[in-house]
Amino acid sequence: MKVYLSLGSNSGNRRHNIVQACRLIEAEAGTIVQKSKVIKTKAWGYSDSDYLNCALEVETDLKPEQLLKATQRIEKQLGRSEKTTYDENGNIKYVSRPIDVDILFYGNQIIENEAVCIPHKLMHMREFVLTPLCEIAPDFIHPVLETSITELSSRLKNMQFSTAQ
Ligand code: PH2
Ligand code: MG
Ligand code: MG
Repeated sequence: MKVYLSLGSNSGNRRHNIVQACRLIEAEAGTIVQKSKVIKTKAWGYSDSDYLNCALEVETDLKPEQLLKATQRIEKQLGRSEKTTYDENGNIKYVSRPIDVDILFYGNQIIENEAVCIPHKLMHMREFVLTPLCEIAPDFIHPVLETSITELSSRLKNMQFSTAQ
């Protein structure tokens, strides 16, 4: 199955963390078919150190739940320890992390259960996801929004432009 992953790091040796994550993905999840450039981005949704982000296309034999377990194992191996926490309003509280590996797409399947939510719910709101993804999968159609990555990326840019006016 063709899957797309987003990698992010904003603590420790960020470039090294991304390289190591790619090694572990190849060892434990599947074959990396395409890798975008690594870009530096401002922390989105909270104030923190800048991130390095990139996107991968991976060919995997794992089922979605197994793939999620593999990505979580890889995050742990690279020193990620914190659990997701929420503030008093129930909003997710982001913290700095040596590596974050998110599953964006699992083929064009739509999977929502207690364990997995694919496509990633917020990806179309995040330039740090769409910009690298657009480089490796410009014509891929988001199975829920039924829109290409190129179109999602330009919509997001226009939205940011109009809210900045
Ligand atoms: N990940 C987050 C929250 N904010 N900002 C950037 N720039 N890059 C990320 O990967 C990122 C973020 C939650 O996973
Ligand atoms: Mg994330
Ligand atoms: Mg994550």
